[in-house]
Amino acid sequence: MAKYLLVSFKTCPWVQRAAIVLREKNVEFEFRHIDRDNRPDWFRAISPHNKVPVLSIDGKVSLFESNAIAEYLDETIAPRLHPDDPVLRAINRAWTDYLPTFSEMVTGSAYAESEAEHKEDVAKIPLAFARLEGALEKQNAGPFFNGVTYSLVDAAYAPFLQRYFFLDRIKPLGVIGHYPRVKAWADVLLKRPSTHSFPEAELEPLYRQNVKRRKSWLSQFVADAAVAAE
Ligand SMILES: N[C@@H](CCC(=O)N[C@@H](CS)C(=O)NCC(=O)O)C(=O)O
Repeated sequence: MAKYLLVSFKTCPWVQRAAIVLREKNVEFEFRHIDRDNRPDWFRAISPHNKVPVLSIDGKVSLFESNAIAEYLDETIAPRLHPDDPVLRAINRAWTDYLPTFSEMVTGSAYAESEAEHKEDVAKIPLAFARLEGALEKQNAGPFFNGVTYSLVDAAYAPFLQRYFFLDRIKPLGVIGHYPRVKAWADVLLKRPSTHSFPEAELEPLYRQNVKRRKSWLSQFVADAAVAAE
């Protein structure tokens, strides 16, 4: 088996997506957490846009972009998470393509600089959830996006659904309850061991510390943190 090194910032949801796929495939890998504010030269050399995740394979090849990493892992290591049916596979790819829009709409409020901006961002969450609710309705009877079989769509959305709950616990949003399929899906994904690169009790405080450090409007609702997060 190849040697996989996943270069990461501890709280990055895009890294988490790659880690989930590795874990779903029972692949051993090493996490290398780097300092966001002091990125090493070796990292800059392998990450063209200076972002994590990067997946280094045998120290020879470095892949970047979480979707490309997920697709590569799915093509090379069993079990296959993409559906066999080409139409279903295209639908799955379309929904993973929607992920950046979804993440921006659902977690963008964490970055808002004013109360008004925060309100505007929070107002985008229902539409993002409504689109997913519709997709879930068309797709299946759960528990996963395609039904009983876990897929790359599940791996992609889990980190962002988790962050919705993190934000909801900083300042209540109260949106997901209106979208029962999304809520049920999120609950199942959050119970899945592969979702958790870190023990849940560890990631949430790190996430809150990052929100605090960002000095966004939401930061005031996070109590002072004793330890600096990555
Ligand atoms: N489209 C990229 C997004 C990755 C991304 O945005 N990573 C963030 C951390 S969560 C990053 O490295 N940002 C660079 C920065 O903070 O300067 C992917 O899917 O891998």
